[in-house]
Amino acid sequence: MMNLPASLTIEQKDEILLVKINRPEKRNAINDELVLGLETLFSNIPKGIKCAVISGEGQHFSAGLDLSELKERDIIEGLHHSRMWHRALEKIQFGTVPVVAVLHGACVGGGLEIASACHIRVAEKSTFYALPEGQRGIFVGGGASVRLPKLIGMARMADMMFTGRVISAEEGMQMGFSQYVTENEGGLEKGIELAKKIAQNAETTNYALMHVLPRIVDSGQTEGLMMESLIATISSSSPEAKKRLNDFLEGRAKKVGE
Ligand code: 1HE
Repeated sequence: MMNLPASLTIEQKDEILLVKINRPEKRNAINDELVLGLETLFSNIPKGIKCAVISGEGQHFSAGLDLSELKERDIIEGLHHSRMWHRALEKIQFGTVPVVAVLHGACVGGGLEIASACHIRVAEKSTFYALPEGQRGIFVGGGASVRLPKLIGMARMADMMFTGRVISAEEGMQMGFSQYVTENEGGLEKGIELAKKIAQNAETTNYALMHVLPRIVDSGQTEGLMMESLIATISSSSPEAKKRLNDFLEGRAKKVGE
């Protein structure tokens, strides 16, 4: 069994792994132990798991970096700390299974950065987003400047940091941050419903969406189109794809929307 801190709990539900940030007394503030726990967990997703759902215990998804640990770090320690966050969040984004984030309450600072590294975001109505780094005199260090502009645009991220703007769940969805908004208490059910759908996909499709699509988006048109042709051909030549195409042609597969 993996060695995870008590503040990071997991529960296996068939092919879905339910991951919980479990430090509600500190509003799920992320200390180094938790960052390392995320790295360990997403580097060692148990065999048989096809999708993970991450949420937060208590009233909030996460209050971000544990500010009590932000002691006097010298420059090199600061760099190592930020790079530790990068390593851990890379394991979420480019790990072995898609990750659905279920958000509620505060999703701020480093909490927003963790959510940004996931593949789909479901926000309960109580969710609010902020980047208090601007007000605390620091800067994001967990990858937000790379991931967040791709989701909501650079100007919106800059506004959040320049002005301390707090974004509501509804606004967050309009901006493209979350893909779903649910009633309060309804997020986990929705997240699990999505995870079950994701788990039914061919593995090559999920792999392409996790590992190839973001590289295509980061590259120029020529390279992007070539990567698309390559992964399209690899996917469609898998036995699983052939079976699924046949099932449709022979009337055994669901139609779109069914
Ligand atoms: C914390 C933290 C924290 C709460 N680090 N201890 N993040 C922030 O700047 C957000 C700071 N937190 C807040 O604004 C509020 O706590 C919340 C809006 C999230 C929640 O409010 P509330 O009223 O539910 O809780 P609270 O009473 O403020 O906090 C409860 C306890 O959690 C309290 O400790 P206690 O010992 O007095 O009970 C708080 O001190 C503690 N707590 N948030 C440490 N963040 C990779 S770089 C990323 C850089 C960042 O993420 S910067 C943004 C940091």
